[in-house]
Amino acid sequence: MAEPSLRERLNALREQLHSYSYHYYVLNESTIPDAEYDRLFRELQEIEAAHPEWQSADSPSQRVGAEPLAAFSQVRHETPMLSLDNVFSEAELLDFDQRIKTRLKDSAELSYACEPKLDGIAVSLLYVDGVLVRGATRGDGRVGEDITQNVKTIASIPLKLRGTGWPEELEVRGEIYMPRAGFARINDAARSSDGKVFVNPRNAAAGSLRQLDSRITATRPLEMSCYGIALGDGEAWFHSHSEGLATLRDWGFLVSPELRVVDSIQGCVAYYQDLLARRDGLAYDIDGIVFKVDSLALQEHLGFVSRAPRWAIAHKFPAQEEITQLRDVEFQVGRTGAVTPVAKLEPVFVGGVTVSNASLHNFDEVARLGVMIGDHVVVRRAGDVIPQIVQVVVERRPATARAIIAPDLCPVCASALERAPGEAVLRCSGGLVCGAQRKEAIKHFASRKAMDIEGLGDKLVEQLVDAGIVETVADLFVLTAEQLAGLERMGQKSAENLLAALLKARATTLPRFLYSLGIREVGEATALNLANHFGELPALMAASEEDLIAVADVGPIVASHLHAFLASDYNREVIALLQERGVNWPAARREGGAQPLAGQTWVLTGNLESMTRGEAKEKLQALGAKVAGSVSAKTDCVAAGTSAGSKLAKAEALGVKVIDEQQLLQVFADNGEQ
Ligand code: JCF
Repeated sequence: MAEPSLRERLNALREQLHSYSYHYYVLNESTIPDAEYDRLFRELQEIEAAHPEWQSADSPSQRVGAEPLAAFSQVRHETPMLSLDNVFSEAELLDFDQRIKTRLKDSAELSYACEPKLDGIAVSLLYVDGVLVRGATRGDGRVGEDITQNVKTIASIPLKLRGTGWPEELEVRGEIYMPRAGFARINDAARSSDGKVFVNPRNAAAGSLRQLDSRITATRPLEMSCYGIALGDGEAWFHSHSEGLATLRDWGFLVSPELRVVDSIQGCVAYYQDLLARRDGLAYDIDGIVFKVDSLALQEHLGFVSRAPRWAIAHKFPAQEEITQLRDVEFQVGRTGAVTPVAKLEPVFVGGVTVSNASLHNFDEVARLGVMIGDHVVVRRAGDVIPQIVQVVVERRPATARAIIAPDLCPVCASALERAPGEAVLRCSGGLVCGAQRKEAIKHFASRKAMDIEGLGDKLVEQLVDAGIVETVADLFVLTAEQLAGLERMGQKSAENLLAALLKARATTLPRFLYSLGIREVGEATALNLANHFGELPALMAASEEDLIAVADVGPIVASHLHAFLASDYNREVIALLQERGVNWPAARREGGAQPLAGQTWVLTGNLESMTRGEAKEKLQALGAKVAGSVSAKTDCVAAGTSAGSKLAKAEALGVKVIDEQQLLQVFADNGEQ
């Protein structure tokens, strides 16, 4: 066969890259490793650079953005972009259904298409002969802005249509939005580089689309979910809204995976309840549900009132942002002494709960927000993240507003506060002298991934410390039934259970023990590396800073925290007491820390029968493996229990080795990890 010509190679690359990004961004399946994609993409760019005459408006290379525009031009929408009427209660939703039935003079139940109402920016896409030629904002519904260059950078928007049967001219409408994870990522980056911090994902999406330089848009994690087709005067190719959306899916568009058709308004009510309950777990913000009469014939019959269709309604959720007043700021001291300003708010119902506290993170954040006590502030609670103050309503600042002043002394123990150069965090220098740090240290010690002392919750720790019964973690192991009996809400049974749990918790492992000490910067992974490296506690206690730096993932900062912790007489005494009072762990079995799985990355998925995933993870790590949460081309092996889902599928798609539980147990047995 003849060598394919460069032109043929170019076409093949474009097809391949279109297909990969469709699978990845629209279907959410990974078909090739990122590195392979990047390689093909570079090859495409090189060919196009050498042959500018072959450039094409629908080439995947268009995704990187283009030269900045001087201004956006205006676009007239042939079919106006509509808005939606809202309802805020079930009763109003039932009224909507009733109005339609009355207008149709038919009391038969109606089928509705249901989908989440994304909180983003409405956009229209125009395709001519299957190629994306224009993207436009809604604007006032009749005239919007031409943002073609910007929409082309969004990977879930097809640059050319897939499949067959599309009309010569096709206009698709949908919502461009930024998923929560991407929003958190760009805001974190902006905070650490003094860049622009966005108030919420919607503003971030709007700001990203408003860029005259589409190369900036290309760096923003945007997606588009499509919800409609502007039919114009053309023929309809289908009979229902849901059929139209299914067709859009075939042509390569992302349509909400939550789309459902229900056969009555009662189905809408159930759909609303289901999604409201799942709202916090979604990957993006939604502000309600959109219900549409599914039959296009009925839609046409019903028509429009002013700017909104009679056949559709948005049932709004409780707001995720509200305005309230900042009454005061308190300073909380954490386990490592970090002093966090906490906003005390006039209680406000937001995101489905009543919020009266919000974290202000640190004093840089207070300065960035420019917030004062007495201010009206916008509080946002979305997803399962803690409530945040995202904005000050400066126009409503009262004359009595006062500045938030960082304390000089620890509000709990009155030790000096220190701010390390270059750090945003103010820290109490009191160490375990500080009651707050002591409480937090004990809570951490008792927590599930540390010593796992069942029944020793936060409230109980606070009582024990406040009553002067427990000063250090070592005191926990000499607690008596009499001491516990005097505490609030502590019955005889719970006291017995707690003492039994303490007895049981004494048998632990060295990595858990090290983690439970709560040394700054020593998380689970570092504790494990330390245990594997030194094998025994005395060797670790005797290590110099240089010795510590030799441990995997331990840099000079971690080494200095560790060394200081282990050098302290106070800490040494507590560690000795813990061992005296029965805390123990199996001696190192691994001579010289032999690690047969060193350098390998493993992933655990599905349900294991003989152990928990956490236990399997510890064993794999003890053998030197890194245990990752998601499968990629770099994964060496996936151990899959029963009911394994997408990770298993991904491993199979990528050709990653997969073993079952029996084989995993064999790996442990072969390497002396029982
Ligand atoms: O997700 C949305 N924000 C959304 C907006 C969904 C829809 O189905 C819409 C819309 C605006 C207008 N449908 C129309 C007709």
